[in-house]
Amino acid sequence: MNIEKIMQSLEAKHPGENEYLQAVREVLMTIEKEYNSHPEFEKAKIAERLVEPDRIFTFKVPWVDDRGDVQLNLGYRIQFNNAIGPYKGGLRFHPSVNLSILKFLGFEQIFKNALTTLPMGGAKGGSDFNPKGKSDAEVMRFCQAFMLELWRYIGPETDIPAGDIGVGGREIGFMYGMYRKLARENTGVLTGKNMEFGGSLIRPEATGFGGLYFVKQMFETAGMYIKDKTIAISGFGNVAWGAAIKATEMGAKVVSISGPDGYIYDENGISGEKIEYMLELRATCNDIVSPYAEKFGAVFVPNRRPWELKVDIALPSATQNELNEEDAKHLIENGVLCVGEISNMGCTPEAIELFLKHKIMYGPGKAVNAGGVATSGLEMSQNAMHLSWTSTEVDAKLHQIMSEIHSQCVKYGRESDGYINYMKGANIAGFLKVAKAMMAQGVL
Ligand code: 2IT
Repeated sequence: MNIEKIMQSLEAKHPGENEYLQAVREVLMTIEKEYNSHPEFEKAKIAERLVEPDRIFTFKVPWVDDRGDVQLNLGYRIQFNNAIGPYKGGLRFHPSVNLSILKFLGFEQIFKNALTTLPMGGAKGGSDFNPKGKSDAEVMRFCQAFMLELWRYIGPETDIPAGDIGVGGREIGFMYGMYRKLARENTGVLTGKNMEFGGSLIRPEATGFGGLYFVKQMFETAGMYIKDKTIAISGFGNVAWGAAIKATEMGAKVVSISGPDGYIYDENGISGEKIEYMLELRATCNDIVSPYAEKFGAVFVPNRRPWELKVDIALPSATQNELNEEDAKHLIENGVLCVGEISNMGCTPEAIELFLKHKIMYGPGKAVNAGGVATSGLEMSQNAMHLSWTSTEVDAKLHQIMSEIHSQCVKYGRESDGYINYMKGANIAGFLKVAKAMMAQGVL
């Protein structure tokens, strides 16, 4: 495989799509050796075929705000690869959304979904719509207008969207209602639904829970324990909430959460009602975390990121590239033991390089946060069977899946000195599954 040639050709075709190019380069670099030991992959141009999405839908989303003014947004769905199962992946509503971000997310989703052991291909979608400060009625009208276009391209056996940043239970409900009306079917085409109409127990917590199951295994594999360790989590959304619950349950101490306005430092630990308060904060739609400090008497550090804190574990749980080289240096100087990305591509390539160089336990998003989409897969199974599992059943399956993902990372990521390169392990394991499926099915 000639990585530079592939990258040059991609850059020429998609100039400026930096997040997408970053995600592709990382995967190609880490699978290169394995890839080259399979001449049949090279002959079938698996790498070249895998890095371009199968297709991209872009559509206009006009809607009317509460003042009666017409608003326009752009909507997207990227169907990246369905070699191992129907397209599956979230929808992100955020003003930063563009093709580069959705293509990086869709590309990552292919390998993440392959790692879950469930038959799901990779996809992603969303809009540059900003839910911040919008009323429920505005969000409803936007979601309905969005689905009026999207419904043609999705289906319970072809493409199953879900939530991501800016898309939670409320948005999924509105979109599901519109899909159901247009398609005249109740097949569970979206995951992350409320319990009353086909949702799965544990789905809201699953990304955070799965992340902590994975991090716990990383510690145990290294002969250490997560109990009593201090943790900084970035973000205060759904993912950070689930992570804080499980971390606290495991006996660790979460000392920081954060928002776009800065970070909270709570030396007493963020537990119990403080964790539940995160949901209240989120419901206000103002996207600021500072009210936590006033309510619970904690420290608020404006306009800074939590990675300057001395903690044992750092869990980026907000968005891509939220932990850079400078942050990595601070964490390493402060003796961090483990960095687990619960967000997608939370660390920059320079930060990852430093973690690997210093043999810090580093878990990449596509492994650490796979519990979310895995539980979406379990929601699809329940919908297809027209039944509902108990939370104990779903949680046990989630636990099992995270263990499987961890084992795959160890299998392909262990280096000669015993250090486990989880990034390499996750990329190779995910890639091999998809590549073998593509080989078996011919040139498509
Ligand atoms: O990034 C992700 O894996 C998600 N946003 C969840 C996707 C899903 O289909 O549940």
